Amino acid sequence: MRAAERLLLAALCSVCQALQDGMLFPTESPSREVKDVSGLWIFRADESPERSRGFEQQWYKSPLAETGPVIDMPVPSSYNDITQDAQIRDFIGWVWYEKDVWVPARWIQDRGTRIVLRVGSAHYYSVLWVNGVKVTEHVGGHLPFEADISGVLRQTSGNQCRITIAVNNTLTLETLPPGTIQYMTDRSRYPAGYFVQNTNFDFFNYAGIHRPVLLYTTPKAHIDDITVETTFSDNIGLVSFNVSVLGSSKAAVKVTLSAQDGRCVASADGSRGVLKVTDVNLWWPYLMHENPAYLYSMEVQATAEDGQTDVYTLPVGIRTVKVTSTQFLINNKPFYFHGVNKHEDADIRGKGFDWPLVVKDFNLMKWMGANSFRTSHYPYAEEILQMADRHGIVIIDECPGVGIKDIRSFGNVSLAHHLTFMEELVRRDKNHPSVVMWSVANEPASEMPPAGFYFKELVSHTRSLDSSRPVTYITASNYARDLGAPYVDVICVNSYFSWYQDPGHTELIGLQLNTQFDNWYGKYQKPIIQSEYGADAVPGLHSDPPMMFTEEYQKTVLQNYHNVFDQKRKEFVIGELIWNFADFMTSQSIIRVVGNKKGIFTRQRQPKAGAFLLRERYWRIANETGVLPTWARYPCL
Ligand code: BDP
Repeated sequence: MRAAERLLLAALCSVCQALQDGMLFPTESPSREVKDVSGLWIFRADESPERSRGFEQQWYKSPLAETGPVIDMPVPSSYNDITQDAQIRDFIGWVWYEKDVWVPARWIQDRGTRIVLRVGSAHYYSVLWVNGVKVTEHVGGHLPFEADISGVLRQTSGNQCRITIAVNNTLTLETLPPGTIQYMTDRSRYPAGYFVQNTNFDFFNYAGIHRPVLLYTTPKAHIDDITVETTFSDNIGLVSFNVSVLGSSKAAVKVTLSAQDGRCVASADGSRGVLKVTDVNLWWPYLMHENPAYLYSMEVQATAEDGQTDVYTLPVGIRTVKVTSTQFLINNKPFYFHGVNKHEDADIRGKGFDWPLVVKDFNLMKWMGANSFRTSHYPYAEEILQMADRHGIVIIDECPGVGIKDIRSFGNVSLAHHLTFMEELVRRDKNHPSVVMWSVANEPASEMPPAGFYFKELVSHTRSLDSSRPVTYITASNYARDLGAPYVDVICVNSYFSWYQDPGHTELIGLQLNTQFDNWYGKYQKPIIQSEYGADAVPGLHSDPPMMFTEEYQKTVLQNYHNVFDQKRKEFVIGELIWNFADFMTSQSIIRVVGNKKGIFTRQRQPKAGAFLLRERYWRIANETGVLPTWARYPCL
């Protein structure tokens, strides 16, 4: 880390933390309570030149309002678009959040209760204090972190609990995504101390507390983690499970699997084992089966020596995933990805989790007949994965390895952090049936010599964490120069013919796309997903013949790509994911008109002409390849 970043990150002692224990999504049960402490928090950006005043003056020691002016800040939300202040929108460095909450007296009084504070995600570095006592810190946005705060609460008086969270969005060469801070030294153009954050990715670096903040309880001896892997043979489903319990070495574990009608279909004693389910209902993707997304419910009970029982219920979908040289198989049947790339992005809230938006997006995906999406370019909220499990939408789960373009970001420190990130991601998402593949990066400079070693390590480490799913990264490199492709299971290629290459020349798409596919397949004999393609369309701009930035041009680009997909999907192309589901915010530049306009929906989720084109196509493909229930048939086909 260079001096510039060190200044902005002052007071953060350790950058790479050891992996914590399990990371089960907090749910209520007879032994567990959850209290959501999201809502209105107070907020203060540390505008001191080195952003270090908050730490020097120990803003966590007393109520934040006593340290200086504070404003209201909703949680979850990015802070950037909440005020009218451009300085807050573009702020780089530490911001401080605080909320006073009441903790139920019984939680404090019952010494057998463990009280945990959990943040769904905060971007990028976070430090947490409870009643002025530091309880944890975390590196990386997009993933949850938590701290056992029972001790602190019992030592500090009363049931009131002051939660302080400092969050810093500074990106360095070793963060994911990487970035650099550049101090401008030409005094004729910039004032003293002027700096900017440079990044190589195409979305706004929204910051703040992006997902809910929860308090939850477990008994002292508690279920820390559960890992399930599933397979089947004929009509027998097999669910292997591994339960880890903390706080007791002799807890008796009992596992019960129930069908959707509540019937118990299998049970076992012990922390590891295999459950056998006769007449299994497999988990099928949306539009691939008349009864998609079937979920069993696995209840785990752990009873400690003192008689206390912890109960946790996990939804379980039984399915398999396999890759051949030309196919992607779900439950041994060929699966074709007809889906979208998304962003967590919306007006006002930025990357803040928002249920209305999540449900609207699932409704739109199902409306257009999409069966899949990629979590470009970072892990999405767990609630979104749960929706995908319940609706049968298949996910390529991506880590924020986006914009790795500088050779210095391929060093050992970066790799170590990337490996740790994959561990945290797999630990969080391993049990979701919707997740069918890991993507470790998007468009890295995979032609740079260190990329070969880097991706070999990264892919093989990810496979060692989870042998049940394929691993990929997304390339935009030329097939002959890509050094990481030998290690992936599926080739995922992004290309923007007639946009960034040969702008305006849609007549070249057919030739160039055919060449792209034949070259990649010829070299690697691995199935290929067109993981991005598209064109910007400013809603309401029209021209015929089509011109760039009009809705007609976006449609024409799509149609030309589709012609080639239709030939190649008979061979080795196993999917197509449009860039992008919806328009999204980027940093300001001369190639962006208030953000990226490659959405087929606007940022407000209204369809452009391209959305109707894709809708017809996806339903047509689903009709050919899937088993559509009558209720799902697209009326105009
Ligand atoms: C791709 C990137 C994506 C961009 C897109 C674009 O993967 O993040 O938003 O280009 O430029 O290369 O629209």
